[in-house]
Amino acid sequence: MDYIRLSKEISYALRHAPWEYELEMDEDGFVPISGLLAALNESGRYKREIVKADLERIMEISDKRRHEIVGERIRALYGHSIPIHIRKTESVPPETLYHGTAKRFLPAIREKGLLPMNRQYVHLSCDCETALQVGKRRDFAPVILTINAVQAFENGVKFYIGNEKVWLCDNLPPVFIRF
Ligand code: HQG
Repeated sequence: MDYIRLSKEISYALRHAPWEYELEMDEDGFVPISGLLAALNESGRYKREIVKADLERIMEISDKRRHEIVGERIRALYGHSIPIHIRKTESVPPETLYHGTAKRFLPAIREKGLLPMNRQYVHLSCDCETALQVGKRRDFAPVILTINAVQAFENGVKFYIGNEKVWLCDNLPPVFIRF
């Protein structure tokens, strides 16, 4: 079983296109596992039947905690772009967070701050190493921005928990970013 391919398809379904899989998503982003499995299996894209244990295996071997299973439901923990807003748990962030990005985006970020762009939230990393990996998706030598997260929080920017390493927030004005 190609678990990377399966994980990518699940992220696509749960972050960007639940309707393509006939999935009804609740406001926390959960869908029934049975529905997801039915759609994946009906697609004929996989050589054998996908079962719940395969989803659990993906989470076990994944480099990042992208998905969460609770009982008979599954959700993506971050990354959503669907028009229906996914509710996340608001929380007080750590003093400092990081954001890895491409050099070419810096002029716009300096001017407008960090924006969610195509997603529902801005994504921030707990440590520089994670931010570097995120940035490398877009630039071979990315820049790591340091975010004064508590200061932003105290000035009204809302922060939410993604997973242990990923924090989410709403628009982050440039005044809270160290370039
Ligand atoms: C940039 C992956 C211009 C921003 C990752 C980023 C992450 C601006 C890009 C998660 C801007 C959006 C999310 C502005 C922000 N002007 N560009 N004002 N504000 N940007 O993919 O944070 O592996 O939506 O810097 O690891 O790169 O898929 O966000 O470069 O955790 O699980 O616009 O997705 O996780 O790109 O990545 P993205 P991201 P997975």
